[in-house]
Amino acid sequence: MAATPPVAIIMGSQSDWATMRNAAETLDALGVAYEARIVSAHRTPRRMFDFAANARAAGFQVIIAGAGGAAHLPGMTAALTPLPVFGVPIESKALKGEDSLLSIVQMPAGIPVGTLAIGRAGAINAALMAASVLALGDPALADRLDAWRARQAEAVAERPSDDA
Ligand code: RP5
Repeated sequence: MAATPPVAIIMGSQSDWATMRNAAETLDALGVAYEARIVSAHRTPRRMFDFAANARAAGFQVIIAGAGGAAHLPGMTAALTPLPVFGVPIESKALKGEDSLLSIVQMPAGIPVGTLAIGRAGAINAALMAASVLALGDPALADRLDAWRARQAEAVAERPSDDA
């Protein structure tokens, strides 16, 4: 059986993948292994419970959880596991993700969710946060993170272009 990767990317729906794949692609670029799963707090609550309650024993180290609307998945997952959970608010159609953001960010003291920005930026930054946590104990990954940032800086032009 394949070893459990350090990162789990979970999301409430297939429709979240368009956003959450940005987290996956960022982890790919950093050479961090992950598993992506659909785990809905509302439609598949038993799947959510089983995943979150067993995540640490399964070998995961960090969880990235994306959800939209009444976005309970990150908070419920955090309630069931001591692993760090980073929440990504999905941009919902009706309220542009403000509902998702407020559902995820206002956790009661004692059960933290590290909440990122709405949408693509949040998904990318959740992956970077996950990698930063893992890099604390992985110098090679810390080097890859440094290189990723250096490439990002090099890609920023000094002056704006009319053609860009
Ligand atoms: C949430 O409901 C999901 O995280 C998703 O963002 C939202 C809408 O889901 P679908 O109706 O597109 O499956 O649980």
